[in-house]
Amino acid sequence: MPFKNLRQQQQQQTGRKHFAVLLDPDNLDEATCLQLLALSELHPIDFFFVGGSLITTNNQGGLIRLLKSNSDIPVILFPSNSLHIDKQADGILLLSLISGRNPEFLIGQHILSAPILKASQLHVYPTGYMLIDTGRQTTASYMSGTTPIPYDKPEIAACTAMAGEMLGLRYIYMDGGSGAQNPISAAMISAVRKAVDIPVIVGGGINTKQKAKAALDAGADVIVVGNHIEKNPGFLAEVSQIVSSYNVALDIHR
Ligand code: 1GP
Repeated sequence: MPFKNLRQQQQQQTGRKHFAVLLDPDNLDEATCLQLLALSELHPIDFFFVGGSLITTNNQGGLIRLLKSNSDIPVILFPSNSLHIDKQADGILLLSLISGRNPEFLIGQHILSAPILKASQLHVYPTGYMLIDTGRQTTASYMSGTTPIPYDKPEIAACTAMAGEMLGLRYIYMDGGSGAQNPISAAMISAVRKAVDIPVIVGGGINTKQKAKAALDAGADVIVVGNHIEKNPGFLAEVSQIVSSYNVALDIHR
């Protein structure tokens, strides 16, 4: 599975960039999903992330089934709690909310999930999840009862990521929240990138090509786009081209 190639040494050596499309089961109808699948045939993406901070419908299982029956792109769960585990997926971001101080999301839900995950075929990706304040309270910070890291404090983000890496987490996910007014600053992404050796995933509010490039230039190894692709599926193609352009340049210079 391509996501396994995100292991830190390979990532650090190659600098290869990745693109994840986040699908919120509450927001997607079947027609849009099929449109995105068709686009992803022409414009490569690396992963589908599936999940949301609050899922109010019963659509997640059907969405994953649709993705798995129409595509080989890995489907990775992006859960907000243990209720969102679905064995049809390929893997799961086991998120420890290290920006917060709520034990339920640092370890509590993980204990509930552990026996289910152990008995499943899901590949588990231990991920330090950091919510970043990007201008307004997000569903994720409200639902988790945690305070996000202040927007203009890259040093807090860097130290938090370092601690996560030292605790053995294998990925850092910096999230400004779905539909964030502003994306996470380049200064903060860059500070985290320099502070750790593990792959850095960045999402929240990436809704222009410039914002996608800014996150990649600052050091994001994976960028995640959800909201804007749900509204404008063609944005998938635009971001795919940008990410490919970074990787083509790498291949030429190899
Ligand atoms: C949110 O990082 C994701 O958890 C993606 O954010 O929906 O704003 O692209 P957007």
